[in-house]
Amino acid sequence: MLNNLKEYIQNNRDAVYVLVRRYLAFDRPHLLRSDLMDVMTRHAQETNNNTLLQSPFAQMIRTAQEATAESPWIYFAVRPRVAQWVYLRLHVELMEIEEISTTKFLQHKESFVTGRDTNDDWTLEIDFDPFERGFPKLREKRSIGSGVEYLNRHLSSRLFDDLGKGDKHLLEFLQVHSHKGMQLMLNKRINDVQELREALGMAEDFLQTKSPEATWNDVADDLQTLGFEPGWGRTIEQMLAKITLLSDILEAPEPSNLEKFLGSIPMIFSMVILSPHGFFGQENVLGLPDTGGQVVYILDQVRALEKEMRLRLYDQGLAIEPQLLVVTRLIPESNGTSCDQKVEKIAGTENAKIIRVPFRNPAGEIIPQWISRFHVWPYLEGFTVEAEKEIVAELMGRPDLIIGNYSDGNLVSYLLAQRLKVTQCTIAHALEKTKYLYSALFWKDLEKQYNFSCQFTADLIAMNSANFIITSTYQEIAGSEEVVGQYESYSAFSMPGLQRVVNGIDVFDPKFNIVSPGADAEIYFPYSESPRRLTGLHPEIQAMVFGRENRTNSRGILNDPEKPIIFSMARLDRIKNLTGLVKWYAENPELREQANLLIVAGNIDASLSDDQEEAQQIRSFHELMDTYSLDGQVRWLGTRLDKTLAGELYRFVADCHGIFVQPALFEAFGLTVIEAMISGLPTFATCHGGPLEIIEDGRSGFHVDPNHGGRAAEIISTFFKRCRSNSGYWDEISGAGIKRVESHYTWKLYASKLLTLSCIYGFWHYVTDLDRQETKRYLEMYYNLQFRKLAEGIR
Ligand code: UDP
Ligand code: LCN
Repeated sequence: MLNNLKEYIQNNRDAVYVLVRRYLAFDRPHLLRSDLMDVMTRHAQETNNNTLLQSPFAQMIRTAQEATAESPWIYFAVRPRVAQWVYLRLHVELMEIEEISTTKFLQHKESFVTGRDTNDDWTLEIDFDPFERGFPKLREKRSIGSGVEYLNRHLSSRLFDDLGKGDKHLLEFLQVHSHKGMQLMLNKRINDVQELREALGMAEDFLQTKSPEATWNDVADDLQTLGFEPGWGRTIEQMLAKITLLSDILEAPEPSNLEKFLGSIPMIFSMVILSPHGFFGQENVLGLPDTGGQVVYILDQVRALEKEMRLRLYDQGLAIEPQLLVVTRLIPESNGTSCDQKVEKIAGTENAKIIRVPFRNPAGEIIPQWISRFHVWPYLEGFTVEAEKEIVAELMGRPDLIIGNYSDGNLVSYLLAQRLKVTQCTIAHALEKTKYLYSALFWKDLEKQYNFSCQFTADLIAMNSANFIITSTYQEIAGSEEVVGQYESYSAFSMPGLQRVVNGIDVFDPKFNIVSPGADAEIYFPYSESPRRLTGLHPEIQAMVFGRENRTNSRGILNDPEKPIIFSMARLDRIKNLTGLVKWYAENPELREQANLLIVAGNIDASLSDDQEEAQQIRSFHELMDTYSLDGQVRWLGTRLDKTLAGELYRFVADCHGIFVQPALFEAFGLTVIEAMISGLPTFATCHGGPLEIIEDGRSGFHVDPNHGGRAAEIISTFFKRCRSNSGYWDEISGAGIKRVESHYTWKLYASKLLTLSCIYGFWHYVTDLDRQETKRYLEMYYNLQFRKLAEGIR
């Protein structure tokens, strides 16, 4: 690419010069992708120079994500392919372009903020790359997010070589399994792989003489003498299948067999799921600031995991009760929720519990009030130590897996996994870095409100320490051709004056796995499933939607109840952009004619909100209602709906051929999107984030761009128009949305995949150096010298 580019620039100096002058004349030195593109397109139009648009220079601009321009230099960060970066600089007078290092690019970018000479620079540089030498990495962008498959392929051939040399890792791995003193899988009668092969052969011959329905107790004495222990299966048929699988693996460890075998080993009996911030409860919490999809996700995840764990243990022939603990913060001033209770059983499970541990000040006193997720950092260490005691007491030992959620939970998962020596899995839900423009570069300006210095440092620590990372979509890891992935955005960035990250995370690392969540099938199901419908709730919903105004929790009434409803529901965060949706609607007369707008969000009294962003959004919402006289067409319900009611409301809106809109400026995944789709609502959702992948535009729903509200309103209006001229169109989109969710987003699929991953990463962790001692030591230093100091500064 560089040679072509050099040649083109040399041969077309004037044409390129005129264009780059425009970049230099831009009103700020930092140009985003959209700025670079807009200027180039305008320039080509004004100069009637279409050949420029076909040139290698234009190709470079198209793939540039950002640039900094100050005469005589322009620096470009170019992303020619997904997750691949090249940094270039162009000398505008000499018209010479050259490739530069990541450090040089970031240094230059920082110098605009610090005003410091780039040669006089002692900034802390964070670089995880040197630790990665020799470590297996994916090569193809299409493999990103399928880490476990790659790892299995790569490492099974290594296992083959090692077994050939008499390696005993696999044997020892099968011998270390026990549960509360009960030995599982193999005992010490088998001393090497040859003996294992022989024992498997004898066991196979012996089991073939038994009835396939007989169970472990019928054959225990004989199998134990041969070296076997419980865990092989409930019935002889299951035991035989697993024994044959292991014999095949010892013959030639084929990746799919290995995956199947490891996934069926009894390894995971207990799990701890960490989610410190927010109001974590089962009722009355959704929609409160910082309290949304993560809570729904975790509760559904726990229910699905417990079911799957129980099923697997049963099939393994073990009478062991799975134990799952969700560990969160105890909030004494709990706002009428259950967040002041130390222990709460999780509904829909046999055994799972929420355990709450308080945040304390340095004197050891409990902090009584809710604290925003941006300010929790100084409390997490104390929380970890107290949580550890509670967990070990509750489980009577350590868990088999620790799962962190969001930046704070992931940091605690790092600390706890180190202390307890347990496999660590992290789930980001939403990495804040990509949500706020220049959140790293101008971190100092945002620090008071957001403390991104702590958050991004915590993110890097957790990402690099995790044994495996679960994401909901591909785009969360590596974005798309046009858009940078959320994790990818941590590969290189600068926080001027604090740290420069030149290799923060590599998205080609096989630790990344896409495991998408689902929508609770008991609550969210298609509107057409009449017998399951909660018709008893309809009078309440009717009153909620079409009733009179009640200024304590609603504003606006729907004058014409015959019109279909445009529905949206979310926390009233700036990023959710509900006020944006109100504006799109308000400014499109045709849409106002076609449909009513119903919004469920936050509350309608700004003085009742503790959260700055929410209070601001409430005020903006009222202003829009006044400015555009929306009170007869927009209904704003400032209430939190419990899930059951929300589920029936989606279907109620579908009954009258309405739609759902998710207008967020950025949405990491978007549970409401799959809930609306499975209910049968044609769904229009943001093209920034997860919905881009969930919805196939024009087939199972529509993408809308929140930065082009006028266009988004037109897309919605065109849909209503088309529905009027084609009576089957609404059904077509509705049906395709339902199918899409049924085939891709279910908790059953999720639980099965997560458990298999846990076993496989646990195995590779045991038999190889996946643990990466060097990285571990580097992270300890980073945590101690950087994170702790930053967190202390918040108090
Ligand atoms: N939700 C709800 N009642 C409300 C507001 C929200 O049940 O009043 C639920 C919604 O159905 C969804 C979750 O809260 O399950 C929000 O998750 P999403 O992923 O859409 O957004 P987040 O809040 O996590 O950013
Ligand atoms: C957090 C978010 O912002 C949402 O986009 C996700 O759907 C939710 O968590 C669950 O992962």
